[in-house]
Amino acid sequence: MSASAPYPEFWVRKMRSIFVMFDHDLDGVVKKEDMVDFCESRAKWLLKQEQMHAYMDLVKHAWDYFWAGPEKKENVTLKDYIYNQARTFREPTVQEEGEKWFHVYFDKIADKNGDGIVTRKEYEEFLGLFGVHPLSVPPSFEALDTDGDGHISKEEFVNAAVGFFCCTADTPAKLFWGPFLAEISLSYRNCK
Ligand SMILES: [Ca+2]
Ligand SMILES: [Ca+2]
Repeated sequence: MSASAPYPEFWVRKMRSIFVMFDHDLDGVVKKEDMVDFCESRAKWLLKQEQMHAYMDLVKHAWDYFWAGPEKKENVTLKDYIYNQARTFREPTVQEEGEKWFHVYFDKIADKNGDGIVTRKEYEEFLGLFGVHPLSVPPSFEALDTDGDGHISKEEFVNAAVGFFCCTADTPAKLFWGPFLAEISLSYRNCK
């Protein structure tokens, strides 16, 4: 993809759906504290005490690396976010960084009891961290459990996560973060 080419529409919709998860007042800007405070307040309810430190490190790293980006933006607009996420097509290390991040995320957070698999309950709690209602979780769980054995392996988890951010086509990986918020994201169409 050349720098001047428009980003693929479906991929942009996916990025928008993440952005709106954190832009709670819908003003088109996400600040570090919007994201970090929201994650922390949810995590206090859903994570074990000993997971909190690792979780907040991951959240802050995600902010610095994937949101604020090399320019270390403090107020991230949708346009900034899309530009920073599109580094995944320009710089191979960005995709590797994402993969690494989700491996750690699986080990320390999503697989709560550390048995190497994510059960329905664990995945529900993982999506609960982002405000997804448990009733909305099953379609995502089915989409991620690609071999249909009733749980999500680390490979299935990381593949779906990477697919969400790096795949431009409409694949089941779009459900990684819960229901795909097509309607809400479409209302952001004109957002700069
Ligand atoms: Ca587990
Ligand atoms: Ca599976």
